[in-house]
Amino acid sequence: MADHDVLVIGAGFAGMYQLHLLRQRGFDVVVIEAGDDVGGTWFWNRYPGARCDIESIEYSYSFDVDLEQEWTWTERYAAQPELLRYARHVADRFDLRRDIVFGTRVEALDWDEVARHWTVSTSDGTTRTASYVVAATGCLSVPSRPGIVGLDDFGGELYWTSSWPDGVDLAGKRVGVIGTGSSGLQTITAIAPAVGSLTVFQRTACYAVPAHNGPVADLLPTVKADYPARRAVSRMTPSGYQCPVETTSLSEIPASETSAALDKRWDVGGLCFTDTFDDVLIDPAANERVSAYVRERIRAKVEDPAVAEKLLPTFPIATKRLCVDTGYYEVYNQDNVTLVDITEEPIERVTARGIRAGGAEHELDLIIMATGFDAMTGALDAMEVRNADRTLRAKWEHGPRTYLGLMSAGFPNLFTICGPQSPSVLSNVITSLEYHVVWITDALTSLRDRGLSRIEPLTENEDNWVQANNDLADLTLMPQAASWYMGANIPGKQRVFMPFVGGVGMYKQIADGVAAAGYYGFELS
Ligand code: N01
Repeated sequence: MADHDVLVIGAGFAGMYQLHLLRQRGFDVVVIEAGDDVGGTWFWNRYPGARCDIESIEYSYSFDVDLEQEWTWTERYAAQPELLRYARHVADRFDLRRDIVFGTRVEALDWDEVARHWTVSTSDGTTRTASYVVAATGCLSVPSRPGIVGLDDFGGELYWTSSWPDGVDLAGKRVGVIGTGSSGLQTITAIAPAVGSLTVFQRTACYAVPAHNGPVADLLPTVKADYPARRAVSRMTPSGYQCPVETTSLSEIPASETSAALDKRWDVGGLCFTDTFDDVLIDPAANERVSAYVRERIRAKVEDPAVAEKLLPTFPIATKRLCVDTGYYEVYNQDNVTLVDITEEPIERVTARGIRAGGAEHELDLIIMATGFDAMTGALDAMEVRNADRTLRAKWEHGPRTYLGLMSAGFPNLFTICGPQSPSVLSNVITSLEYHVVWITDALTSLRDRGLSRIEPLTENEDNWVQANNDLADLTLMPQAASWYMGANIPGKQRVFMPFVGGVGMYKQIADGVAAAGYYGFELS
C-alpha cells in the first residue's frame, strides 16, 4: 500500500487544480513544491514589469463558477503581483496548503513494478511512495544559465529574472541586461525610467507587438455574464483563447486591403496580431508580409535609424514566441540607453567591473540575466526518473517521446501536465492545463472504478504520436527558427520541435476520443 494515491510535483496553476480535483474525487494526494508558496511561474518570476501576455479574462481558471464570478481582474494583462495574489487566493479558497509540502524539491522517482508504485525522493532527505505521480513541473521553470565567461568575477550585483529577489534597488545604477525575449523586454521597459544607464546586450532581435494594456473593468460584466459559453468556445480554438478580430487568411485578402487588415490587428494588439491570420505560420509569403509590417513599425518608433536597424528581426514572425510590449522600442530613444548587438560585438567575458564586448568594456553596477529556460523537458530532466535500469533522461536524449504529451512508454503511472507534444506553450496554458487535469483525473477515476492500478502507453501509439507531431510541425514554418520550442537555446540539446502545433481544439478532440475509446493506445491492468 503506497503512502499516497497520487503525488503531484509542483504547486503552480496546474498542481493546485490537480490537487483540488483529485481531492474532490476522493483520492489521497500530496503536492511537493520547491518554492515557499504556491504560484509556480508567478511565484518565481518577480522581475520588474513581469506580466502575462494572455488576457486576464482568458488566463484564469474556469473550473469554479463562483471563483470566476467573484474574482475581479484589474488589468487587461495581469501583472505578476496580481497573478500571485490570485494563486494565493485559490490556495486559501480551496484549502490547498494543508496538502502541499513547500520548500522541498523532488530529486528522484523510482518505479517499483511489483508494488506498482513510485518511490519519490526529495531534497529534505525523505522518501514517499505514491501509486501515481503527476509532474506539474511547468514548461518554463528551469532557467538556462549560459556559460558566459567570468560571471562569477563580477564585482557588482547579478540577478536572474527567473528568480528575482525582493528589494532590488535600481535607482541611478548602471545596469546591463543580457537577453531580449519576453522577460528581457518587460524588464528593460520597466526599469529604463529608473536606472542611471541601461546597456542591452542583444543576440537576436525579437518581434514585439503592442499590448494596449489598460483597465479591464468595463469588459468584465459582459464577460462574466457569458463566461461558460465563452470558455467552451475557447477550448475549441487553436490557441485556447479568443480574439476580438475574426481569423482569416492573409493571402485571401486583396492586396489593397492588407495594410488595413494589419492595422486593425495592430490596434487590437497582443498575440491576436498573428493568431488571427491562419496562414502566417504556413505560407512564407504571408509570413513575410506580416514580418515586414512589424519591421516598418519598429523603424517608425526608433529615432536613430542605425539603432532601429539592429532591432529588426529577420526570422519568420511567430516562429519564436511573439513578445507583447508596453513601450519597448521607445526605450531606445532615451539618451541613457545603449544597444549592443552581440552578433557584431560578441561578449568576450564578464569582468569585475562590467561586460567586455567587441573589445570595449561596459562598466556596470548591476547585471540582469534574462536568458530564458531549458523549456519543456528541463524540469523532467532535472530529476532522476528511473524504471529499473532505464531513465527518462536517457530515453529522451534525442528528443522527448510521449503519447499525447501525457505519458511516456516505459514509465507507467507517471503523467505530465502540459508535457512535450501537447499544445502547452503554444496555447493559453490555463486552458491546456485544465484540460490535462480533468483528463488525468478521469483516467485515474476510471482505473479505480474498474479495480485497475497501472496505465502505460503502448510504444507503437507513442511512436505514431511523435511522428504525427513532427510531421505537423514540418508543415509549418515553426522549425525554421532557432527557438526554445526547438531546444535551440540550450547547447547540446537535441533540436526537435517540442509542442503540438495542431492546436487546442484539435488536441482536445483527439484526447477525448482516446479516453472515450477506453484509453485507446494505453495498456491498462
Ligand atoms: O526567454 P527567451 P524569456 N548570450 O528564451 C538570449 C514566457 N514568458 O524568459 O534568442 C546572450 O525567450 C536569447 O537570445 P536568442 C514566454 O513564453 C512570458 O524571455 O537565443 N544572449 C533571448 O534573447 C517566453 O517566450 C512572459 O538568440 C542569450 C533571451 O536571452 C518564454 O517565457 C514573460 C544567451 C532569452 O529569451 C521565455 O521568455 C516572460 C547568451 N548566452 C516569459 N542565451 C509573458 O507572459 C540566451 N540569450 C509576457
